Amino acid sequence: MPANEEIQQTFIMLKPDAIERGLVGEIISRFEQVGLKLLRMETKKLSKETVARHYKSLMQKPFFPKLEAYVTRGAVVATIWQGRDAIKVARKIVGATDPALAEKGTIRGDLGSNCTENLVHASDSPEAARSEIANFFGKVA
Ligand code: IDP
Ligand code: MG
Repeated sequence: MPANEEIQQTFIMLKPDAIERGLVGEIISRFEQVGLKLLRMETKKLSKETVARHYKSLMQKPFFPKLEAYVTRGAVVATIWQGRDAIKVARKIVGATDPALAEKGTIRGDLGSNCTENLVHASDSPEAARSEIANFFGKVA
């Protein structure tokens, strides 16, 4: 197996707009269709502390208060997926941050509303996946 195709786990969070708009099934289905395997799934209302740890690199950005209000206004669906090259595969089907710039065929390109309300989070590195999984689920056996 090539080194860039190792079996990985990734953290995917369906943000409150996914639940509000009835898009949970559609979004979960897209990850299944690219061959990723669902390991855990839990609906949660996030605390400000969890959000601060999750988005700590963005806390100084001017849009952080809006982002915090968005991801805490309703429940999210926190999930862990496993598969070959899972982190890159998931980021590819999620698409660019701004739905207006995301390619058609991606989740954000097809369904996202705007630069804040873009439906999904996906880990961007193995280190991020490990810390995000620990932040949302604690130590996973
Ligand atoms: P990503 O989710 O594509 O990895 P990040 O830059 O890590 O994008 O930003 C995290 C989240 O913060 C985005 O998904 C989006 O919800 C929000 N966000 C990012 N950039 C902006 C912005 O310029 N304005 C408003 N919200 C933003
Ligand atoms: Mg990010």
